[in-house]
Amino acid sequence: MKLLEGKTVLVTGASTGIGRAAAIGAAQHGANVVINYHSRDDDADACIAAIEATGQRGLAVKGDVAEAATATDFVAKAAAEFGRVDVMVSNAGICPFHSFLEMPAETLERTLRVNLHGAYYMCQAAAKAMVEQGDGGAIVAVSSISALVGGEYQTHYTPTKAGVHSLMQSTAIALGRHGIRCNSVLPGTILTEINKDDLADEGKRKYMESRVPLGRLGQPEDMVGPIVFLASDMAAYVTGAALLVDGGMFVNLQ
Ligand code: NAD
Ligand code: RM4
Repeated sequence: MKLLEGKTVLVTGASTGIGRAAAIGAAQHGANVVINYHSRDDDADACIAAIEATGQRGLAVKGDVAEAATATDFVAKAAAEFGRVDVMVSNAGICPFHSFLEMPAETLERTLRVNLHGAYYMCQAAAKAMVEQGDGGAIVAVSSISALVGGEYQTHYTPTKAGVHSLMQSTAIALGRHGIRCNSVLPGTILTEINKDDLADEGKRKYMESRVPLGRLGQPEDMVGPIVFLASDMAAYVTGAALLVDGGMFVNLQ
């Protein structure tokens, strides 16, 4: 069953990892997909090729989500190419692991700007287009298990993920009257570039694995079903919700 037939889906930070998987997954579910990416043209081209291999259409738009103008440009190009904007998956993010006491101000500020300001601008730009269209839409933000729990080397990052989670709660209220649903997914630990160096430490990786009741860390593809579901009409009465996708890591106290 195809859940996103005829829809235009926008995904930020989609040249790698969870965003890439979500973009290709949306195409497999019948959507035309517009991806935002930051710098790697080859990876963006490969993602578009994978989208087009499903028989759908794809478009890549380069831009830094930390800049408000990137969001308006992204949404305008998507609307110009495909006529409308149905779904925004706000996914782009960074997590430069760093100790708290030595955190450089630039690292803190860049993380806030990319992860939180970026999500805000993208969701706002998409919502404006959806309100103008007048027939609703869906926003799915990629928050994190880290919205709910801390990380010693993530003191700059976890507040942004809590912020994104909170953003979906408030926008769900602000946009409900327009039929626009806003939800977040909270991935646990998914093997991607964002944590490649961190998990290169065998001890840490084994520890993280041991915390997951399902017995393994996640793959980007594990995020596709939950994101597609929340983006689709199957979730027509779901808004302001947060879906943990973590193999059970969060609930595993003892
Ligand atoms: P990733 O590094 O593969 O993906 C992040 C993507 O964001 C990259 O493609 C990167 O180029 C893009 N990006 C970074 N800065 C950008 C900018 N300024 N403008 C545009 N794009 C930018 O890692 P991922 O794990 O797929 O991360 C995707 C999202 O998932 C992030 O928001 C991350 O916080 C979240 N997340 C990841 C995990 C995990 O364990 N991997 C867990 C919870 C949440
Ligand atoms: C997630 C979570 C993961 C970490 C990534 C970078 O939100 O904290 O454990 O690997 O971020």
